[in-house]
Amino acid sequence: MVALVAAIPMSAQAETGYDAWLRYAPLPPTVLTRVGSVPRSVTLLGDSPVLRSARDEIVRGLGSMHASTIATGTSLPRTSTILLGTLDRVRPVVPAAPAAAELAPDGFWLGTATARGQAVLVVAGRNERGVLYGAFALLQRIALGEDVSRLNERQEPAAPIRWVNHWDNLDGTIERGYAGRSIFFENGRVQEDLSRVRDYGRLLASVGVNGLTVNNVNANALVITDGFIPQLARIADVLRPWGVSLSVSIDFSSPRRIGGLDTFDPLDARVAAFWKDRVDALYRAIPDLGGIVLKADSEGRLGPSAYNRTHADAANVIARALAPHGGVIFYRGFVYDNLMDWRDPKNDRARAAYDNFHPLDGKFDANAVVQIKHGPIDFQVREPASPLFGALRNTNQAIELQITQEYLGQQRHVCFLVPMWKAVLDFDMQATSTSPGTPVRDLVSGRTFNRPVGGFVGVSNVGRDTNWLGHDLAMANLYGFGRLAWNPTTSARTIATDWTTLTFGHDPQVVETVTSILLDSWPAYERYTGPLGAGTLTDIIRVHYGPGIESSERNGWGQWHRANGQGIGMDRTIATGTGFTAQYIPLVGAQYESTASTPDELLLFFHHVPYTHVLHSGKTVIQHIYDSHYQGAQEAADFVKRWRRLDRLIDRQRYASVLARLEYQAGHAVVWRDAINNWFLWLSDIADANGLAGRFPGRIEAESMARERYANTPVVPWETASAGQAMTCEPGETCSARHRYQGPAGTFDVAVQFFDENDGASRFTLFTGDRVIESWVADGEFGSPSPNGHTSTRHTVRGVRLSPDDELRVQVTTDGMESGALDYIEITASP
Ligand code: GCW
Repeated sequence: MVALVAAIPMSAQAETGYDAWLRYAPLPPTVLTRVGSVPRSVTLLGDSPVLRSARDEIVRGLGSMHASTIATGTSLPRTSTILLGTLDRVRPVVPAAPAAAELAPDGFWLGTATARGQAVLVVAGRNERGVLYGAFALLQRIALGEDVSRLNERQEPAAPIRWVNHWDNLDGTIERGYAGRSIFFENGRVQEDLSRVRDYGRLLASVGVNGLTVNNVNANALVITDGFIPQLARIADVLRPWGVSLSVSIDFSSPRRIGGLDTFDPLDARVAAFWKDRVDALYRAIPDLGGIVLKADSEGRLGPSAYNRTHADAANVIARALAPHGGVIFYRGFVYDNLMDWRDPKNDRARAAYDNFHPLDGKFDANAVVQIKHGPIDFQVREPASPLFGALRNTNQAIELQITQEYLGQQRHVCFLVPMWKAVLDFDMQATSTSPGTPVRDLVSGRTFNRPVGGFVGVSNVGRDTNWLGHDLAMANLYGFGRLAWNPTTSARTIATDWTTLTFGHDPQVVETVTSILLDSWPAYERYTGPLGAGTLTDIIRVHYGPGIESSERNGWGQWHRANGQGIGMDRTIATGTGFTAQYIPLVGAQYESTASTPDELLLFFHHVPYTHVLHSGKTVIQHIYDSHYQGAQEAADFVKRWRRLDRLIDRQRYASVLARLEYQAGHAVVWRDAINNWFLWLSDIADANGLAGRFPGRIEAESMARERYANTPVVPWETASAGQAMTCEPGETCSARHRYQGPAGTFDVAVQFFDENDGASRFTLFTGDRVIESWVADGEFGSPSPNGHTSTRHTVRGVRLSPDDELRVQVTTDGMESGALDYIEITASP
């Protein structure tokens, strides 16, 4: 049977970002030539939902890229064709194909061959998922303009576990989600319309992700009740055709909360029976459930410590319920005491994961996996690799990477995370003396110690924003996670270039510019937030976004940088500190034990040093702090300039939305720069040798302007407002601040620094005399109702003509409870 399917003209659709890297834009003739001839028909051997997804994807992708129709069939036609099927089915027809046993599960073979006298392009999988991944791989090659006329290539994943986690709550909110509400839940239920979930499953499959945990690790016990399980099953049904298996996060106290027991002691037989009953119920509804994720004894979550039991006891009681079904339990290694005594210099949160889990090595069942965050603290801008990776030899492990940019700019800042992840994945833990090297990527995949299961977990938190993650460029992180989980040796540049080409097309200037912005973005973010390993220096108590340097000190959360008048850094050495360096294999630990051998970028993670300590770079620590903040903020400003050169080379919608975010980022980088530099100037009492920090020519503080109804307010923390103060306006009022310009006549940029709180949408207007120059609404959602480092926002009005004695006036009409707070204006020459 041959059916003709019309190609969907993707190019006619608006570029909203929804299609992400799967746009399948029609290929320009030069690219088509490079690709070579591709059959215009697909023959599918076998039939199943996953196989049909593979076939339909080729019809859709090829049809769109080649602007032609693709025929489909189920037996070899008399013309050349793309032959799709599992190796078992393909090999009798194409003897050149490898035997199934030669490939790992989910692996595939792409080859060109002859079958019954016809040229065939073969996409053959070790299993059905492998066929699907092969189909996506073929389409990606074509979309990238690679020659597919001669292929003979095997691909297999680095690890069996390539999962995403979602921190979605059943009410539709997402913990640490920055792109709208949940695509899965609303109002305590699974949503009726799951089309977003279906399309998300497709994106995941296209980069080889094979599992999805749907709810927050801070789990609601109700997810595994009889009333809820059928709803979960609906999600599983939608993901199944994409080879993505569902899993759930559970509450460890469920036996007591929903099971009618008076205990959740993992060694109590009634508790074991409860878990068996619930797991069996899950598998009845979702036969291919991936497993269960558990956060216990962490950040207020109940766990085995309530009964003096171990994490292994807790994991195993659930592992045993899962084992008959082939399910896996992921036990999170993110266990620490957030009530720790900060006065004790020996206390150290970084030690927690190892201290908790290393003694239990070998005590976990074969289907339990310890899921370890990539660094020992919590997704900071720079951390060393967690020593726990090298310490579990008889226990399965997986690395947890965070795609959602919780501490890294929350998708309002561009921050391409692949280079950061690779720094950890490539780090040699030297865990064995025999093998040449034991990079983290081989430890987590199970390769080093021959573990049966292991791999990669990415906390994704996509939301209902059309472009999934809020920032179009943030999608490079979701894509990059999948690419690395499949093959962690892929270079960051390759991933960035491929993603850019697929997302924005083949124009060389676009590819070069976007790729380089991506590659420069994490270093820039590190420079203007927290360099030298001191942590992100953000408000760690609540929002985790803007600067909040002291929030990490003098409390139990343990993210201390220990800055004082003389110096900064956490002493984690064996000799004089917390002894954290002893958690590494001695060769590795020795490197971190002395300042001489610790790399500059991690110096303050391992050592407390005076501000005058000289780095390997030859600079003092304090001068490095000042300089890096100026450099990083300048780089953020340059991203805007670089992006602007792509005007008209990218569709309007994505061009404009990325530009708006980059401009915002450049403004917020200045907030970071000034907050941190001012704070260290004050604390260290050491001037910036370059005379930049603390001096702001062209800046006019709101409190020094003539004002109507605006009132002075101290800002907390002080370093997040220029001169520690802002002007605020009462709700319902219109307030204004005026400045008489006295400089030379000319054209200037006027930056208005204001606070965009989340409890209203106030209107700001800039006037010269009575003339409105520009008006805008402060409707951002930066997680705070107060003037501070999260809400401080810069709006730059360009090309303002000014003559001496002109009056500049900022006026705000407040909305809701927002205070319309104003920090300063800054006048600079227009470039
Ligand atoms: O980084 C912290 C986050 C919490 C999160 C926790 C975890 C889901 O701030 O929001 O809780 O990590 O990973 O469990």
